[in-house]
Amino acid sequence: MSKMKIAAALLGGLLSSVCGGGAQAVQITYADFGGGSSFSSKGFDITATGGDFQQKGNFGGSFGVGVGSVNNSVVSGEIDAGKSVAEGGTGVPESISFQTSIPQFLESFTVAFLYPKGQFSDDVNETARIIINNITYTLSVDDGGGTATFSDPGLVNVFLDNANGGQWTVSFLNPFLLQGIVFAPGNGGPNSVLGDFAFNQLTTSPVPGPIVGAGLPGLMMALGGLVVLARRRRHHAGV
Ligand SMILES: [Ca+2]
Ligand SMILES: [Ca+2]
Ligand SMILES: [Ca+2]
Repeated sequence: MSKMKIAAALLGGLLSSVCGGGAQAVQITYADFGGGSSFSSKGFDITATGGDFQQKGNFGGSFGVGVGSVNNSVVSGEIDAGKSVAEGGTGVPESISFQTSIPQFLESFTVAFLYPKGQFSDDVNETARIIINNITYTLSVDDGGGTATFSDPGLVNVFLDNANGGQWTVSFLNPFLLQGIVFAPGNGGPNSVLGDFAFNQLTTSPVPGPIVGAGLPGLMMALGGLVVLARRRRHHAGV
């Protein structure tokens, strides 16, 4: 009996170690970014459009990374709409893109410097466009800045981390399989400079995979052990 319990406990432990073991969240933060306009980290290919990565902070107690360039950027260290061609820019909005081919769930993301109307010369509530798996969502600061609204509110909770830093965390309520996420300026898209903000953090969790590799022989041994124990129990019971 006790052997069965031990074997079952071992099997349970082995299963959880195979299926859930090493299921550590992946976090990419602003601090992982250097210069340049692309790099790969933690299974993601990360690319800036419209300039190079540019850090911002400490600003109001928050940190982030945006996009900067000599000719196109309107706001240093934030992801902005860029200058129009008439203004000497490229006419292409800045963005930061994360793409992955590793199956994983989007847990949350955090942005900074997304402020309500009246702060830092913004005359609208700032809006971020968040393009997830090629579907565009928006995160819009509400009047007064105490709350923000995600365009599909049933998917997420939105938390105000730091009002002075315009820092918000959007946390997904259910497993959301992620292929790509792009942080782009909002407020109607490329024609406004008011939807500027910075990337702070992205958190994902691994998709539990099939039992593969080194785990399989161990699992078969554990299952075999259970069968042997069960046979022994029946044998003893018969005697
Ligand atoms: Ca910029
Ligand atoms: Ca702004
Ligand atoms: Ca801003």
